[in-house]
Amino acid sequence: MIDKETRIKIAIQKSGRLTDHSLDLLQRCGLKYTRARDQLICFGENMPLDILLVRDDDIPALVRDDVCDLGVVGLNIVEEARLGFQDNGPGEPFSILQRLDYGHCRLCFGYPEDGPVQTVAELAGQRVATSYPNVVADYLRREGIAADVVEFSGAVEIAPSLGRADAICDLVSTGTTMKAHKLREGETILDSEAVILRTPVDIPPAKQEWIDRLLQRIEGVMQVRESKYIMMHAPKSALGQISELLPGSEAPTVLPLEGRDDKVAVHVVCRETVFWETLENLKSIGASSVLVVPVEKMLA
Ligand code: PRT
Ligand code: ZN
Repeated sequence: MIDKETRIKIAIQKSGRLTDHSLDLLQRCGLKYTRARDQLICFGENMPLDILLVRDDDIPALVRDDVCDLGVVGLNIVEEARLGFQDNGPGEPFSILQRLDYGHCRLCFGYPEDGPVQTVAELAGQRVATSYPNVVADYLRREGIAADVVEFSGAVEIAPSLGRADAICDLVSTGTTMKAHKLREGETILDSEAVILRTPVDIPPAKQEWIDRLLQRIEGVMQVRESKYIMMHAPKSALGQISELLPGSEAPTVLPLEGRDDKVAVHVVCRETVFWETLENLKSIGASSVLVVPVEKMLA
């Protein structure tokens, strides 16, 4: 039995594109867990947090119904569910606490390369196949276009060649699938990534405190993903140029160098990717002994 008053229950995808990222994120937040023998629950050992492993499509309802306090799922699934739940009455079924910056993809129209339909406007009176009927119907309604939305639960990209649709609307990440099926990528209607959902129900204070802590840790994990700690020796006169060259850096720490009046040691946390070009540019303005090291944890 899981203690519902004090232990947080978080639903994540059991097996799919978001699984490894989601487990990795929780581990980076310090969670150690053991997996139950049925493989459906992971029990947190050092935090009052248990993970439920489920199909991603089930996560919005589990959070809405307060079976789970939190859920990690793609915005595409969230929006489809939210529009579907609207028929059950007013009030938000869940809230989005944070975007997680993984699982990026876009929900796009795809038009048969040689077909007559090449834009949303030309979809009027035509059929569009999708696994996201609520999101697509909502978009078409707002655009004032009357088209038939045909629901497909998988393999949406073959609908036009089967003669079942004149266009599709599906998730794209690299664009390879659409191209392979001779579809031209059209308008994007949703930019998606993994997000954390929270139940609409009040959460007991002790539990809420741990949720706040988890969110702060997640923010820290996301911040350090690209962050680097950079150390170098540089001419005092180049300090202004160094700040300009390092994207996302805060005020540098400047330290004296023994026996040198013209040069200082500069330490900077840089929150964006540091490219070789940046290091070469630093060298060209007189920096030397440049060291770039990864940042493991950061608490802002
Ligand atoms: O079993 P379960 O229901 O849990 O998993 P699932 O099969 O429904 O989902 P899964 O694991 O495929 O995807 C989980 C989530 O990953 C999705 O809900 C999205 O939020 C996100 N995601 C990111 C993607 C993609 N990228 C993606 N490319 N989901 C699906 N695709 C598919 C897309 O449907 C199309 O078939 O990949 C194909 C297109 O990819 P490209 O690279 O060829 O453009
Ligand atoms: Zn799914």
